[in-house]
Amino acid sequence: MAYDDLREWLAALEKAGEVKRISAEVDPVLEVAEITDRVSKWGARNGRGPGGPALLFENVKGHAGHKILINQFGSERRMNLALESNSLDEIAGRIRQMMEMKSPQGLLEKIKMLPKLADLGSLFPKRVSSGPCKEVIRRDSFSLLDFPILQCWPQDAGRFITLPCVMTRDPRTGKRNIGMYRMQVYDATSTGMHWQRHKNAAEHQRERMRAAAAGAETLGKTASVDIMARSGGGSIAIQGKTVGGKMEVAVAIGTDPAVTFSAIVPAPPEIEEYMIAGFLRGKPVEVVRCETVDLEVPASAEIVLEGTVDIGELRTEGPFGDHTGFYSLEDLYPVFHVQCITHRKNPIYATTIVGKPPQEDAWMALAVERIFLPAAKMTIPELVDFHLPPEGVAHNLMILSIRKSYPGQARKVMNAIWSLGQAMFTKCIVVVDEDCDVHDLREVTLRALNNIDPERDIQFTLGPVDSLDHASRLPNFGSKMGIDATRKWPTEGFHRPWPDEVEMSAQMKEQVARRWKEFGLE
Ligand SMILES: Cc1cc2nc3c(=O)[nH]c(=O)nc-3n(C[C@H](O)[C@H](O)[C@H](O)COP(=O)(O)O)c2cc1C
Ligand SMILES: [Mn+2]
Repeated sequence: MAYDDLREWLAALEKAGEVKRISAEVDPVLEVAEITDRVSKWGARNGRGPGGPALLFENVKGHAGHKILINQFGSERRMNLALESNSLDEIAGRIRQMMEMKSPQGLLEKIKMLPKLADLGSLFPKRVSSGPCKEVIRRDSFSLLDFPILQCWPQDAGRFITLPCVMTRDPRTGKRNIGMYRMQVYDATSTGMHWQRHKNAAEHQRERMRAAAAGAETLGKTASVDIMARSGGGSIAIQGKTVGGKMEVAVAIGTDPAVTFSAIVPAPPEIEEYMIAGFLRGKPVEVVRCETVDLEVPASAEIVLEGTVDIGELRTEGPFGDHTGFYSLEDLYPVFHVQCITHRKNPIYATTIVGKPPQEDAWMALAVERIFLPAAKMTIPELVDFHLPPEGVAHNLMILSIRKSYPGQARKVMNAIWSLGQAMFTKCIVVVDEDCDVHDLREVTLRALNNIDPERDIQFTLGPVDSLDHASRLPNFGSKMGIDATRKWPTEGFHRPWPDEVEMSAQMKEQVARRWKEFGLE
């Protein structure tokens, strides 16, 4: 029973007692962010707390008639509700089953396969002729400033759209991508487009740049292009030739939770997010053609922005208080020119804030972590479990437990992570043996620090780093480190005896448990 739109999802949140309506007037500049930050951190202990409720602000200063929904994913319970599962591991289980699918042997196996085939049937989005997102169509007179877009932090460069599903098309394959990339509002009709250079939409842009410059002699051959390479005046030049041309972009704001979530999933470019959303919700996503661009958007989206990015244009974006807990500073990014807005009547503006963890995105990241485990195990078979604590802000810290079978294996696993999609950004990897619970940070700290001789067990490497890393030697390029905290073997040159961990005998634990009341300690 998938949610067909944001409103069905909101109704489910109300029914579950997971949303609080706020009728007092609030200012979209800083005030909504301060309220939401406090609520996100309710009960936060050891990183993630239970997280406070989702918030529906019904009375936004300067935006009569507009509502803001925020913190919709901000707890483990809501993340499960959003993806309609009892636990995130249950979803991981469904994915594992699908990946393990082999040709069935007997009738019973064939019957068992039916639900999995149904899962596959729901993958492909369904084209419909119209939908609620077309209730109001505005081509000539519209303004982004009408929407209750937040300024989140004092040093932010302005208002930012923070929960947009940005759709682009790969010019080579025609495949659609959805990515969540924040958008700084410059004026009534233009915004920044913060797709970092490693992301799929940036590659779509680069493909167009290569094509635009293809006539220019050597480019077709080398085609090494950095879309945000500075070249005086904010324009982009490839081998001295300024490139131009438009790239169509559509942005959906306020979609059903599976679509919104799919936009942050670090899936390989071959997989369309619409298929991920369809799989998660067990029902195809209904999509409708845009009015002015050759793209499709979820038919039930609250707000759709249509327009273009000029592939040769860059503009200063930021600063923006980011999910690292620091501001991401000014930098040059592409510009989105809006040419048409369609929306539902009385649209609900869905948004989020990022800042010091834990906040809403910590729960989205937890879901990504759980859901990706089966896929990561396909590439790294010795992987038992992994965890990215919220304070590691996704790219700074990953803890992995492995079943070690040969010398040097922890380092092999580090290298695998550093070459696995967006996990390439991981600044610090900690590898422990399989009997260590990676979610128990106390246990990890104890093991990781006891088990290493730092000079011997730390592996450094160089490569791409997250665009948000403000400490790396260069933007987007720097060093990373892996800590091999597994037990060291003689075959790894360790010839000292390795001690056992301190633990009481099972017999004595049982005896004390049995007699516990006698001691009057509780
Ligand atoms: C709330 C939120 C905001 C995000 N903002 C950005 C952003 O501004 N730029 C960016 O490149 N990635 C951002 N991300 C991460 C991307 O959405 C994520 O890397 C996603 O996998 C990108 O999609 P793609 O792989 O199709 O490019 C954000 C994620 C979340 C949860
Ligand atoms: Mn993608």
